Amino acid sequence: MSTTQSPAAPPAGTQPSATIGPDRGQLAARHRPKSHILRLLPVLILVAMLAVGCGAASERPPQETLPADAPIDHEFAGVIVDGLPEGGVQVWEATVGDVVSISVSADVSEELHLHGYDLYADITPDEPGIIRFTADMHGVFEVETHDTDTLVAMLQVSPA
Ligand SMILES: [Cu+2]
Repeated sequence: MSTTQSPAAPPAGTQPSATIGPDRGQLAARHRPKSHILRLLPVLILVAMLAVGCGAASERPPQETLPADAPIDHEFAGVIVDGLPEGGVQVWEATVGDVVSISVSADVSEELHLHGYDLYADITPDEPGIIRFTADMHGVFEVETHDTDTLVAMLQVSPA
């Protein structure tokens, strides 16, 4: 019965190592794409974190400034009371090329953040946070605050 042994389990020492070679090669080929993704994973996570851009105050990028008399195409306003957006989360719409002003007031001091564009403004109970910018990329962007983690609005910027 020993003559019906399958080729997959050859008697030890009778097979040249060459038969192992292709198997190893196949294994390596099969595993290569996976390890490639695993190697890229930290980079992908980093890119995703940058895209979300919920950075700490100390990592604030320089703010885009518009001339005080720049014509505003859209003026959006939100109010936060007790950590909730008054009237619920709003949807604000603009088009690429529009000059947008976002003003959010709150009953506490807060940090306002426009995701994607990654623009910030400070809110105090006395002064709303105001972000003014030219909408130069399309997409849907969260307008939120960091201290109470309140989603104020989704800004939808359509392609021109
Ligand atoms: Cu944020």
